[in-house]
Amino acid sequence: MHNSSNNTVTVGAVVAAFLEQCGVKAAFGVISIHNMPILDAFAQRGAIRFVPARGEAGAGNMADAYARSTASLGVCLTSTGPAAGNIAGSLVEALTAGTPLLHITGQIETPYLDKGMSYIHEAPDQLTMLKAVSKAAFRVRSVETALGTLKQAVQAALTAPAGPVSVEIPIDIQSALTTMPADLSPLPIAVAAPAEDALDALAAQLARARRPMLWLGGGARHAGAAVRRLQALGFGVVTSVQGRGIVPEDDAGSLGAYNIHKPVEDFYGRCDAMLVVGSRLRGNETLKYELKLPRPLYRVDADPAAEGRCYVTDAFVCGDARRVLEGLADRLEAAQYQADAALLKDLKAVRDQVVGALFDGLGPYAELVRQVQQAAGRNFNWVRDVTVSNSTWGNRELRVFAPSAGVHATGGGIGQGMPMAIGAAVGAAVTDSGRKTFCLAGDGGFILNLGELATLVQEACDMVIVLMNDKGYGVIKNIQDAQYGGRRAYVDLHTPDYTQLCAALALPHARVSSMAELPARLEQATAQPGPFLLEIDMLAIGSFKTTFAGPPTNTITQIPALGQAAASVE
Ligand SMILES: Cc1ncc(C[n+]2csc(CCOP(=O)(O)OP(=O)(O)O)c2C)c(N)n1
Repeated sequence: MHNSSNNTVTVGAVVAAFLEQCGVKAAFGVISIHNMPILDAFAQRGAIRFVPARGEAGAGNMADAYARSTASLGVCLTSTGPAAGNIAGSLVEALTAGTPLLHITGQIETPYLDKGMSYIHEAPDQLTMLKAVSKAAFRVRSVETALGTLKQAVQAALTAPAGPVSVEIPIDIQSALTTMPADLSPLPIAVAAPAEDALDALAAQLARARRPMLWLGGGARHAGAAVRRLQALGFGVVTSVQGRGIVPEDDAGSLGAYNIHKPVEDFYGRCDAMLVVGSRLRGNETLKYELKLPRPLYRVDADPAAEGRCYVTDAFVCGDARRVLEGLADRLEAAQYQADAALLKDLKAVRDQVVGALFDGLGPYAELVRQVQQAAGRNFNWVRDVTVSNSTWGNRELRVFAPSAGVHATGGGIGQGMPMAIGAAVGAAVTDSGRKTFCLAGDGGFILNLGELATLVQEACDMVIVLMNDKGYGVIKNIQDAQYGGRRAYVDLHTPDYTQLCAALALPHARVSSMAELPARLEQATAQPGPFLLEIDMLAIGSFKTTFAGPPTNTITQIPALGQAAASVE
């Protein structure tokens, strides 16, 4: 093959050029001998901002939140072996959330691959590990097929149901010289078209309902305009946590993500149809699938496997959420359908009731929610770790006004919130969205990826971390109290002095020890762009009024003490 000298590049440079064509503006990872040809090309081409995370787990979370908050492809790069293993938990999270994520990992040199020769970073059967935690995983087999494999991987990541896709590129292939391909364009993404007769049938069924509800999940994030058409016909709205912001959360016709509370369940009982769109109906958002949803229950999903999953469905339409909702709106508008106007009045009253009850249960922290919301305004990212504060209020308040504004650890893994917030803040910076990022974390989860605070400062992320510090695993304590006879173990944590830690990191910090201090501290935290850690001293301020002891279910199992267990068995 003849190469004119200025067109001869490494495969690493082809990877970089292709990602640029995919619209990637930032990527995250940890540099290594097994990915340097790609990162060398990133640096020389200068088109993609590369964020050097301090660990692969953090890099994966950053890329995930970048993708969710910018509604575009996230990209992370790792080395092979231990590094690829380090990102596994983050890929599980991206898989749970359905995030379009491309994970590029190195692999050892082709001649030694799969031979068990103790090559540095060798991991036996790494591809099987990656397949287990991703939507798909590929290995690049040759210089000639590298681009094709990458295109296939990006297409797989972006096609609904979207998910993380890993690609192994052996290091000899990354550094091999080749000709820059002429066609670097990404492959088209197929949008699942619903069957017309299925739409006719579903529209006819919906037209019989007087009090219909829409339940929107993350799969409907791009369908906001079609949702508004159905709202205009009188449909009420409720969302999963992943579906937040499809309808702005101050819309009087929406319950927001107040989807599980008792008055809401009672309200469902007064509805006569529910259309679930692009939602997993996750166990922790449905009282382990026992939440009584309205009947008939119709379901729309791009994934045919969603039919009948979690709940028996009365009708199922396979197709892209936007296409299906537009098709239904066309038909119902033509039929001059209008739902019973009393539905939305009832919905609003229920919403006021559950919002009031939630704020009441927060005790002193109700004021925190109000003031942070006020400071955040309407255009912000709201990124949360797994902590009592998120389970109780963060998953529902602050109110968000765009479907890309809310990011949380859907899979329930602690420690991912702060790196996710870095990804969202970098996304806001490279897309000029004007969004400040607010991050909510508990001290127990926070310490898991503490090293990423250095990344945060280095990248000068525009972010306020609200750190709920109770010097322990609060929710686990509550679970031990509720289910383990109050036998508290392994839940008290040696916790850093964040004043000193932040000083060492050059990270601006303030501690709030009483709610009276909050306005001034919040003002300080948001006065200028850049990172800020706002520590909420929960031991000084006090506890919530209502205790949260794990994902809500209808049944709580008591675990007796060892001696008692033996006695009760006899
Ligand atoms: C990766 C991972 N490890 C362990 C757990 C179990 N776990 C769930 S919540 C929690 C405690 C979190 O403590 P903290 O961040 O301080 O929040 P708090 O419960 O005090 O609000 C733990 C250990 C988990 N969910 N994910």
